[in-house]
Amino acid sequence: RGDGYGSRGALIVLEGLDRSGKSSQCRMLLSYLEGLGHSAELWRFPDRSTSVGKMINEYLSDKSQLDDHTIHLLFSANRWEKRSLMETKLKMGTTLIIDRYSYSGVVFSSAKGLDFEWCKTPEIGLLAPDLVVYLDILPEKAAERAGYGGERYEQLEFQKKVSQCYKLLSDFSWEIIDACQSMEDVGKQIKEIVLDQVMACKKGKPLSNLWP
Ligand code: FDM
Ligand code: MG
Repeated sequence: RGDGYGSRGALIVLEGLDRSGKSSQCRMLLSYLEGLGHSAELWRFPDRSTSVGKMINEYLSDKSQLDDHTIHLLFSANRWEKRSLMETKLKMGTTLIIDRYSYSGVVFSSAKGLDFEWCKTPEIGLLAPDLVVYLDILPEKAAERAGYGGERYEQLEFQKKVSQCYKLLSDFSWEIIDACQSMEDVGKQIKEIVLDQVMACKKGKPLSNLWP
């Protein structure tokens, strides 16, 4: 409806270690919601298409070196540059499925040793998700999956630290799903909880900002 009276889309975030299956699940979720007739889009962070995103991409593919604080702020800036479009889409009634968000920002940087609270600060005021789905997998299991090891952070020892940082950041509101199940079983669980949120947002659940 786009009139701001109880018909907004839901902001759904998927988080997890590299190779936990987020991207596949995001795609399955998108076609599921579209199949039910909901307006939905799939976004991902980092969004490598913007000029900030291009700097991030160079860093991740080891083509540039940046100070840890600097890259942290670039990841955050990459979310800020999409914030107003995000709000517009949600208010127009489009559900956004997001592959990584502020949580990745905090855990990957704090896993390097940056101060946890410092890492959270630039995220203040970004839109808060209606639902965070965490695809839970042991770092060792993720490392066995195909395609692992291509980018800067895809190293077992580092992913173990990332996993611990996710555990520090997560709270009771997250939906934690065992990512070692079959893709279909993981998908089934995600669909149910996401649909609940989509309906709640349609009925007028208010939008809020980080950190709640
Ligand atoms: N990453 C991702 C961060 O370090 N900070 C962030 O804010 C975000 C969104 O970038 F290793 C890391 C996580 C991952 C890498 O992400 C690239 P994808 O999802 O593999 O493209
Ligand atoms: Mg990756």
